[in-house]
Amino acid sequence: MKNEKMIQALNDQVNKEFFSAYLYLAMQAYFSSLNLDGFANYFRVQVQEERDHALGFFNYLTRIGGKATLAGIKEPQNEFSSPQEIFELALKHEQFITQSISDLMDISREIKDHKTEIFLQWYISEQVEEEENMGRVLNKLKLIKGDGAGLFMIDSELAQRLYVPAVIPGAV
Ligand code: OFO
Repeated sequence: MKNEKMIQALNDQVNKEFFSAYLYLAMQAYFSSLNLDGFANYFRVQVQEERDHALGFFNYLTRIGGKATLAGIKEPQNEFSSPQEIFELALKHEQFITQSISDLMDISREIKDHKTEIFLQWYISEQVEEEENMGRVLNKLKLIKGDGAGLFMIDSELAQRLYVPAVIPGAV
């Protein structure tokens, strides 16, 4: 049985995940413009992960017979004042996404949509990692207080991040 409230909320989440990719692409552009290639790599990987998250919701919607309706993606912030500001914004955005996915879980429980509840569990766990990752880099940036050598050390570390395609149960 299809529930229109659930279908609409899943559609909205597709949009939010693509917006996440768009926002992080703007952050990648900022770091590339400063030749901070490790930070740029970090966000390049993040963009790919967000695209996977969006397509996961899209594929799940299709599988349960709910047509995906693609809305416009709003313009992200494009100007930033510092790496620390970027990670503060990114962490805040991930907290917003965590709340959004928790709201989806509440709807699935309210309407006893157990299959969607199980599908959402991967995203709930993923959000722990998403907030943790952004928070860890943010804490390091706070520690170095704008020191150039410290910034380059973090940049080298973030250059190591690799993209691993997400395997989302229920979305393939
Ligand atoms: Fe960053 O987790 Fe999706 O949006």
